[in-house]
Amino acid sequence: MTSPVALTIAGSEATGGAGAQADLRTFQAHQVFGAVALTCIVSFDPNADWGHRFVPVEPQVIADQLEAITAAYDADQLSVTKIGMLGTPATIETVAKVLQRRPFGQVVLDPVLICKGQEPGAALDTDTALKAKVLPLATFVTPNHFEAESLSGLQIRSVEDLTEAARRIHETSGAVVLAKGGVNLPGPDAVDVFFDGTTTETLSAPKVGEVQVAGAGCTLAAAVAARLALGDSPLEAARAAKAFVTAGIQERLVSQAPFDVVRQRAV
Ligand code: PXL
Repeated sequence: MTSPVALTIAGSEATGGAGAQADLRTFQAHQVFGAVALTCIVSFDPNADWGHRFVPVEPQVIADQLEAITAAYDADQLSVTKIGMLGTPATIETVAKVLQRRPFGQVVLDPVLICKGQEPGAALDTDTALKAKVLPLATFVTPNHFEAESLSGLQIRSVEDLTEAARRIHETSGAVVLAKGGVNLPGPDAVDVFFDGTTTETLSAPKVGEVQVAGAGCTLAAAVAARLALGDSPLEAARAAKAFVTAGIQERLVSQAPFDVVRQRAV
């Protein structure tokens, strides 16, 4: 029996809040079978303000994982790939090369530039490589407020700004854009803007508090990927993913780390 397989190319975040762990739980919640190519291992350091200890996976080992996955599932069965944290220019190079080698169908890119709590600009060479090499291969991109500013070059202070940023990112990448305002825009609602080149849709849900939760971005992009794998259109997938992540934030898991964690429940 064949069923859709979704692939995530992402990092491990040991506590399970973000990264590949959140992606796999999200795929499973949608009854979509998940495969993982692990790019890096992040272990927060509880003795150093929960800073990120980051270990990249060897490029050859990333290529090996992708070789195994693409040999096991053909492009019809594995038609949706989600990309999360890549972490280094060498990883970006490796992943971009593999993506160019065969049809990968729909590629949902969560353009993780920095993680919550990290300093902006910590890894400029990585950000530059991501924009140059992976963004052009994406068919759907889910930037958060910070990433949307970086990718569009705009300052984003309102939903109108976010909409303009989504349009610019679409123009430069050709991808469907779901730009996320989250708690970074003022007002009672968490607003995201969908733009696919013709349709602009504002997706809105009441904010659940004013503090970010871990794993929301990973979960949203993974839910988009799962819905696409099940046959949704990009707009249907965006709407369903927004509802999924909003429910997950409402049911958050309490953590001793600085951020509570999105929970993924079966849909
Ligand atoms: O939330 C972004 C993110 C993605 N992937 C991994 C992470 C983080 C943030 O900590 O560790 C592996």
